[in-house]
Amino acid sequence: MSKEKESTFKPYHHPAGGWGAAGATAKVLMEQSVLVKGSRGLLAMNQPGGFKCPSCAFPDPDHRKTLEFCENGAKALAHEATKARVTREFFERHTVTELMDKSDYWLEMQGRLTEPMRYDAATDKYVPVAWDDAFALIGKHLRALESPHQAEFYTSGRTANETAFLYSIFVREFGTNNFPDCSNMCHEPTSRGLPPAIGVGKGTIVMADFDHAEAIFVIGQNTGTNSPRMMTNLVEARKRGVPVILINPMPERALIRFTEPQDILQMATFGSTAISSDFVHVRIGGDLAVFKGMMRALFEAEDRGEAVLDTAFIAEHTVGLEALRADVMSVSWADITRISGITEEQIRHIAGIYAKSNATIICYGMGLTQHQEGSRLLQQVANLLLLKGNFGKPGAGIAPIRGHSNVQGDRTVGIDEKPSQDYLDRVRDVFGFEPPRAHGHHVLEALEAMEAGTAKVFFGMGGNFARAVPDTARTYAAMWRLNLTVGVATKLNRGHLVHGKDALILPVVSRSEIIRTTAGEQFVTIEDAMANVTPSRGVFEPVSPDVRPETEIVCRMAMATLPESRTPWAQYMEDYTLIRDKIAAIYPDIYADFSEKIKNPRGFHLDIPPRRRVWPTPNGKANFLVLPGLEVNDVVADPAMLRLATIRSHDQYNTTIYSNNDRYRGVYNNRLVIFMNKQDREDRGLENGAVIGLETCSDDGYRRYVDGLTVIDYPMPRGAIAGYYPELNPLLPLDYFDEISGTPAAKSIPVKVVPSVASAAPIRIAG
Ligand SMILES: Nc1nc2c(c(=O)[nH]1)N[C@H]1C(S)=C(S)[C@@H](COP(=O)(O)OP(=O)(O)OC[C@H]3O[C@@H](n4cnc5c(=O)[nH]c(N)nc54)[C@H](O)[C@@H]3O)O[C@H]1N2
Ligand SMILES: Nc1nc2c(c(=O)[nH]1)N[C@H]1C(S)=C(S)[C@@H](COP(=O)(O)OP(=O)(O)OC[C@H]3O[C@@H](n4cnc5c(=O)[nH]c(N)nc54)[C@H](O)[C@@H]3O)O[C@H]1N2
Ligand SMILES: [Mo]
Repeated sequence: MSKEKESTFKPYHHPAGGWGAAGATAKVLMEQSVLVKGSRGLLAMNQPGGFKCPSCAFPDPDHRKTLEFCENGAKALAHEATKARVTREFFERHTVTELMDKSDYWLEMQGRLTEPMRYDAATDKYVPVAWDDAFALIGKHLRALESPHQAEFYTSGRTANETAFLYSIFVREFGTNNFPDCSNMCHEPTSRGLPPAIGVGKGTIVMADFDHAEAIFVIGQNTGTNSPRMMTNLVEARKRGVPVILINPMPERALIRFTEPQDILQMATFGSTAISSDFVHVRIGGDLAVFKGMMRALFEAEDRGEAVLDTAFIAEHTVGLEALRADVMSVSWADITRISGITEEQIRHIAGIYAKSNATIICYGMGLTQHQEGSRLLQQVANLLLLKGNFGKPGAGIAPIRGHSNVQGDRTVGIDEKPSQDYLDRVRDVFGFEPPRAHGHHVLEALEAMEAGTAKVFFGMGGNFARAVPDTARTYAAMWRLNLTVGVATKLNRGHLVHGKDALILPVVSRSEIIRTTAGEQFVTIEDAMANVTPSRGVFEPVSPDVRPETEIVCRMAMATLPESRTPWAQYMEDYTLIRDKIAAIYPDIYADFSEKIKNPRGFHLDIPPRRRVWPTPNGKANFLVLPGLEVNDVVADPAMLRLATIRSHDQYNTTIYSNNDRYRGVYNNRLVIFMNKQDREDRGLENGAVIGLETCSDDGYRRYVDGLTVIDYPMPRGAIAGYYPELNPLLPLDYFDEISGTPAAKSIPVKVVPSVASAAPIRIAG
């Protein structure tokens, strides 16, 4: 936290977006000293011939504007294009121990990494290393392992298709399926929960569906901050009179009222659009009860003789209706309202809107995935949609709003710790080596292996693993014992400081920069959250002559590790068309003629069978699946317990902190805040603005505690509190996760208020 600036809480009463967003865009470009360069970059962002925004995975519209970016995309670009540099002199000035004391914000603000560095234990500093020596060191460590399963190969979702594909091939040729992926902490419940229901683990809508929807639900997703370009779709829908139903424990500002920053008229007249027609102020983890209440209302209407279900669709395409009906009718309205915190009347009201709509889209984010039953909760979303045939018709479908810009693509091209045998056969046939058949590690299994000492090497293709994962103290301790840690990155982050005995930081060419090889300029491809594959070409000169394209790093690591390999790594490194041809060979169903199709600057759409009412499930049908009861998290008997959701502020990108402000929630110069219902605060004898500690309710022998947190009154449901990730990750236990997907339940941590022993600066509560 910046010491000079006073920490303040001042509720934001303006509509979100608008001049606030326009001002924030200009400010961040100036702060990073890139007003001219950044503005030039913004003109090329998400435009044909340009590069894909490095921020979120929301697709480009079908009808483009000359400017197609949002405030937070501009922040991501400004921080990538920044003038600030982390040089060898920087590392000479600071030991790693000193850097550990700096905040995540401070580390981010130091700027772009410029050359490869190697950890030197004698001085506790990172020192320059030649690229060849860096690869030789990786090769030496990997070849020295007793088993390839002692290495963990992490991917963060910014990695492009070409890189991710080659990386998945290299790791399998090396001999393991250990692919912990950021997706394991994110939309894995989508990838694992939806296939048994509808046959694909992806969303089923395309952009045009927003134009045909008759109702839109936005559940557990903070659109105005985390995928701001979707606000345009919501604004347009509202202008057409389409109901938008917000289900969230927080009244997220942008979803209540929004001014389009690119709508000149609205901006000039200070106009705005009311986004949500209905705000369902659900308890944390109360969504299952809301869904069951809605389904119950539908079944009851049907019993009264109203034709609300799509019975023809159900008969032709689905299995399991009767079991679902029995389950839904077995829960009482009393329990539904008690657990959701929502009145029967409001649930019946939104069920009525849903029943009337002939085409409904349900969008969701981390508020649904990050619970102990995240995967099965999503199956209930699918149930709700199936009851009215909301697949395979215009304006309808399920819309997981993905996070990282290529997190969906990475999965599609092979970053998968549980690959199918069929896929592995194709790898064998196309590449001529026998890939490992046993399942590998996801994030939590990788951490377990590190803690047990069986994992020895951690390779991070992007991201900030140490900071993004749960149980910070345990995680750091485990990672410090590794033999080698490697961070492939654009920016210095804490993950590079939580290092093994040997450690490397390998700096890369960023999304907005030009990739040049001996075969000329190369481009990469990205798959967005609606399965559109588009090319991405950087426009800036690379930040330094000593940064390398990520794809080159994979190829040279492969050559240094597998000298006998028959895979033509040296060729792939130069000509990315050769890589795309292999992607086409491994995935002929969706990627046939990839190199040809990608010549269209707008890219192409990957087939999603449920859009055609084809269900790639084992029985060839869409399946209603039952999740008994109303709870999605273990019930904790302790009456003092509060459910903590760890969320993002408006000024962060995951572990990257752009500033200590959260404009729409009214918080300035402080990230250590806890949003709490006034009554819950008073029950605990606390003042508004009191400094507290939080402790996790757990009985596994670990004490998990974060101190120096400031309580602020906020319209939260009773028993629900929220605070920022990653600062609160020490409270999230490693073994608190969704069994099906392995996703940590980061939105529902059971915690208790405990007295603070720290002396955090108090917050000023402004009127
Ligand atoms: N600017 C910016 N953009 C981003 C990111 C970023 O950090 N910054 N991160 C990217 C990534 S990787 C991802 S995955 C996405 C994340 O985007 P979101 O899914 O929006 O992520 P969060 O901010 O973690 O939380 C989402 C919402 O869940 C709500 N919530 C919490 N608990 C519950 C619950 O029990 N039920 C319901 N219904 N809601 C609940 C919270 O109040 C919050 O509004 O955004 C991506 N885009
Ligand atoms: N408690 C809690 N924990 C969570 C979450 C939560 O809501 N609550 N959310 C989870 C989610 S949804 C996610 S996706 C994960 C995120 O986990 P990660 O994806 O691991 O984390 P990021 O913060 O996105 O990674 C940021 C780093 O990526 C590097 N980077 C940026 N651009 C590039 C690039 O172009 N190439 C390369 N090689 N590196 C680059 C920079 O060095 C930067 O410091 O966190 C998860 N953890
Ligand atoms: Mo994510």
